[in-house]
Amino acid sequence: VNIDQATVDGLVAVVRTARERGVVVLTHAKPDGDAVGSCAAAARTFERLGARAQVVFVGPVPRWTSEMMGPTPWIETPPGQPLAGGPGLDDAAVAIVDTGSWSQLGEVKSWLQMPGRRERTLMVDHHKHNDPDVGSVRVVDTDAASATQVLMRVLMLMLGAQSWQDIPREIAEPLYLGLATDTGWFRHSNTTAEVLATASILVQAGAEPAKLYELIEQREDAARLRLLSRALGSLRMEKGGRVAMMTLTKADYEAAGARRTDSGGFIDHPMTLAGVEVAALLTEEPPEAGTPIVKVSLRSKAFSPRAGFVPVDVNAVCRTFGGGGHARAAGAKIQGTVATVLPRLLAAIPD
Ligand SMILES: [Mn+2]
Repeated sequence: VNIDQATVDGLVAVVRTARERGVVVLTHAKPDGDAVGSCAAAARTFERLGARAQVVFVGPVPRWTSEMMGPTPWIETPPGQPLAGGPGLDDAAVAIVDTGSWSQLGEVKSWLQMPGRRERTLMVDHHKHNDPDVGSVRVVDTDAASATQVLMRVLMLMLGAQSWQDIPREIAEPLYLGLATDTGWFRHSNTTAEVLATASILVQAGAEPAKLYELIEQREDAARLRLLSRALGSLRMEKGGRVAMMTLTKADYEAAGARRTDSGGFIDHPMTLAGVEVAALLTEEPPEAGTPIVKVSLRSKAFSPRAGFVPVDVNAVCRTFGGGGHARAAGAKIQGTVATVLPRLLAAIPD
């Protein structure tokens, strides 16, 4: 990622404001490993530079959030409830990480759009869909595998770090977390040589891969597995076996005793099937203003032995429904029920 002089000047100004009045660190609602890791790394960097940092998550947050965040201050605001602000928040500088889209910042949008705030807002992201008026100091690299991959360069600049020896362990660890989780633990097609080189730097700086894997991936409870069994039970193969679809309704969550965040990663299971090129998970969300909502997660493979294979750009598919993400992983929230959304989604996936 290229960081030009104007951006460097903007960074310096944001850090100055943060030192004087603190910094609020924000990310997308329902934060994942990259979002939580980006927030922790950014907050800890600002703290090292003498600023008071406050992370504000729009929940629900993953179950491992407390352990990952440790002593770094964070609060969780309930989904659907606009951020009220208050003393210590309203004057502060702002850092937005792992998103640059108003649709993912719903609960904090009105707070962010208060006069004078945009000018002291830093935004670091790697998503294709990005609203140009989110933040004035912007570092976006849509080729990066994770927000933390972009953020590492920004934070090293802020810390004056030249090599891994200059990256503190408590910053390397959350940066590694974002890189590892957004690449599916270095299995997805975004796992490039640069990603592995970055991971190497972060491990040298003290990140512990096996410890982080255990924390994120091996602390489940039985309710999540019961929910997975219901998702797998809903599996249907479409378009001659190229597309695998799973659905989860509110009743499935209730029967399994599971939380809304418990379906994370389920989409990887249909991706294990030979012949499957696109996988979809449709989950019933709480209605918005009385309208039923279905959340769609899509994944696609970059490789297939099939003659004439063209990878499906699931970002483009989700964009037709007002969502987005990456070419191989994207999502959307669509008005309707699982029964009505499923055929529309299927029609939007190219033959
Ligand atoms: Mn990310």
